[in-house]
Amino acid sequence: MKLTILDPADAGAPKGGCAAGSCGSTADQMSHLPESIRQRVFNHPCYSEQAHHHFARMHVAVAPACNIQCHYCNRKYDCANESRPGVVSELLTPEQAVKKTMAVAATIPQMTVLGIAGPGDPLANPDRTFATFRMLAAQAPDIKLCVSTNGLALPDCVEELARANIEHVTITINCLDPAVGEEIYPWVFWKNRRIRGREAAKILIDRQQRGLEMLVERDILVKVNSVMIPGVNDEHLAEVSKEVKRKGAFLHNVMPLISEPEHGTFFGVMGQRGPSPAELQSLQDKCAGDMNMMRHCRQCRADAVGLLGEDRGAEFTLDKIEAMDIDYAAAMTRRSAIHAAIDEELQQQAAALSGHRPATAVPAVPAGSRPVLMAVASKGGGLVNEHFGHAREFLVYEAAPAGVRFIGHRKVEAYCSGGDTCGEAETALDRTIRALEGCEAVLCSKVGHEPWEALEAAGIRPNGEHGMERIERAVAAVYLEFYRAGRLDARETHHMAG
Ligand code: CLF
Ligand code: SF4
Repeated sequence: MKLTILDPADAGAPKGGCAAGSCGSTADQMSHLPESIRQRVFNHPCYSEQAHHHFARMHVAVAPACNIQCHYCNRKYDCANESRPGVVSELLTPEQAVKKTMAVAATIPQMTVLGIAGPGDPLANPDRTFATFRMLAAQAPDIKLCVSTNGLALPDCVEELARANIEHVTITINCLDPAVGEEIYPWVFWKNRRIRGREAAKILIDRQQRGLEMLVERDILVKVNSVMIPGVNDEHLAEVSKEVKRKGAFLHNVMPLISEPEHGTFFGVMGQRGPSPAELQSLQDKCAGDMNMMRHCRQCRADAVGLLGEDRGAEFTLDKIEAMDIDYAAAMTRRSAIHAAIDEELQQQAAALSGHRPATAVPAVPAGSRPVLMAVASKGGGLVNEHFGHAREFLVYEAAPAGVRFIGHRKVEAYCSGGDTCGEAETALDRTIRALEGCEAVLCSKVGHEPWEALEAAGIRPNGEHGMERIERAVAAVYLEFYRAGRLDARETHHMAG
């Protein structure tokens, strides 16, 4: 079965109104999915943008070894396929991983997906990975199982993945051309020998493509991750997107290369830069013509716990889990009730939007008016509900006359610790403002006097008037205010603070 249905044009989303085919609310996109598919993605925070506001995922770090080398990875760190650099706190045995999953499931009922994403490659550690999946399927059948792989061992594992009832597989595919691949992968370890250069890249690419086809044949949903490496594969990724869509991948996630020199990766040490937010957005938009794009990825750790963008892993260390009294049967009842309530809310949103103009269209603003990027501070739930100074990341939306669409997120350090860190505060505030480059407004539940002035000086309009409102509606309202104030006539000049 080929799954290409998330393209809004195919899905019958309102036409002629939505900027780039997206009205900013994925609830209506979800409503066009066949029920069988909707049930498989509605509570998966990575496969559904809407779900990521409400549902959480967790990773268990049971897979230490890897069978390839990527130039963006340093083995002492998490797998860069699915995680930002940072050591895994604890490597777990399958038994420990199951215990931890049950503890998280009981404590965070919104946790619906268990993923194995490193710190090496899960399928290069098949015994540990599948032992974990088998035990979890038996003990907590309501948790979706998810795996992320570089694809080298994938064709050998597809049968086992299907038997283990794995519904979601991510393959990191950075290229189709071995000449590009040899710039990214110095070697692969295959059939008991280390193979280098273009031959290595060719083997990996062939295995990835074969694995993708085999998964689609078995009706397993496939997401493709690609790392955007400027000057190496950036020009090539649109072709990758087209091909994986043709083969039936469900979703494409183009992630920026992380290459800070201090991480010690080959690319980092060699000075290979990552893309700017504007370059990433431009490529994602280019690929979106062919395929449904994921834009809310947080490049999470291989032991991440919580909503995307939050990390509650420290609450679930092995010693803390030992001390917990977990009644999973009781937790299951609570989990079901909470999941049903969230699903009902999402379905109501979808029904309210179905067949109507996108809820976030701003018809009072003339068509052709320039779009505006706005940053939003949110704790989740799809609401403007975070204090500016407490935000560790901002969601970025683009407002245009036809609608509001989600663009991505920007990570920042929270500058307000609530304590006596005034000496450092200004530097951190400047860093936050730099992270918001290109945004002309920031929406939050509250913002203090000092950041207000600094934001204004940087050409970013702070706005605390839409606290607890739905994000898309709040952004649309501020866009209308921009129009009425004559701010859409020309791009305002930014004066970066600091
Ligand atoms: Fe984990 Fe990956 Fe499954 Fe999600 S993460 S294995 S698909 S449950 Fe999600 Fe994290 Fe991005 Fe991965 S935000 S890095 S895409
Ligand atoms: Fe590192 Fe993952 Fe690449 Fe293996 S597949 S080298 S763990 S980034």
